Amino acid sequence: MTRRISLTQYLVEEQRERGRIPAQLRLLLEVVARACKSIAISVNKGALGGVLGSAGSENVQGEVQKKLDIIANEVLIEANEWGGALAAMASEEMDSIYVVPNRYPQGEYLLLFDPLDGSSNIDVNVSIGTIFSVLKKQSDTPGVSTQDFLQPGSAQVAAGYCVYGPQTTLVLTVGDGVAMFTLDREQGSWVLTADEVRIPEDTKEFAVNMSNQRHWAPPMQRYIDECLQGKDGPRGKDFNMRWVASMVADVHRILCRGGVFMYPWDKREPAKAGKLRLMYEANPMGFIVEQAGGAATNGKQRVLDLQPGQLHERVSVILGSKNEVERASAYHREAG
Ligand code: P6P
Repeated sequence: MTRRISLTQYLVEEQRERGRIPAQLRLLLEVVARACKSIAISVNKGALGGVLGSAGSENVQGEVQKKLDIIANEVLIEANEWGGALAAMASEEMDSIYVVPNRYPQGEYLLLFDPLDGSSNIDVNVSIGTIFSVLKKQSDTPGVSTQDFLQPGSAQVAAGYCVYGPQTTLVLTVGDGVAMFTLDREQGSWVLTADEVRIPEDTKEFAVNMSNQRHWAPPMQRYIDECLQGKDGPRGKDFNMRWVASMVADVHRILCRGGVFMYPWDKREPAKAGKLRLMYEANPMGFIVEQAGGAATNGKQRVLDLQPGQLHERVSVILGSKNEVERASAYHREAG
């Protein structure tokens, strides 16, 4: 039975007893978690809060921004800019990095986030979430630039997400396994409800947008075709499929019961490596999944080993139950 301790106690223990994180990082994670509580309140208001629908603008990805995308982005910026832990922030919703204003002290950490992932689900009341990643500024030169953010996912010092679903759950890793905290709305506090989370190495459940099947590369076609052949096919077992179209919800299910999530390359836009973003979707989710005993690749390489060339670059993603990720990735490597 998991000890029902608060997020604060969990982080203090990670800092004081396990020496895993310094005070500045602990404080940063507390602030991010508090910001997620504020976002959860806005999300839960829905139509009553006038927060649904489009904001009438586009983000750097050329996607229509929902009102809640912008609200969530502003909540994270305002909550984190004054604390002194950060040098700068980067967001799916902002073209360039946000440098902490001179009126506040600058720290050594870099915070990246997708403030509200799965926006297409907002107006239809399906789970959405916030994804975040923490890096440390490596250069000693004063100031901060986009170049400081361009570090491989293996350099992350913390990562997490908050899923706004039937429960509001914060999932976090500081490199010492994965812990889950459920929001106690009566207390207004995050309570540890699972720690040492482990993803089963095998699964019978895959998550992919099947409507794109005809556009995938052959190794991806092969992997899914074998799953669909079921117990009479080469896999010798039947598979189930889930697709929420909200990465946070799909990844959370995989953390809870196993599975493999895929968003592969698509021949309709051959120059694009994939749909998902490396820095604030694939990297944080890859860190969390690996810390839970799973795996995350782009079909050929470990996601966390990829050297980013630009802040908003995209990547193909296969992540989840280790043996399935390995099988699908082996098919990609065999195909060259
Ligand atoms: P599709 C949400 O927009 C997102 O970035 C991920 O959260 C999700 O897994 C994917 O896109 C869904 O994409 O093409 O199925 O709508």
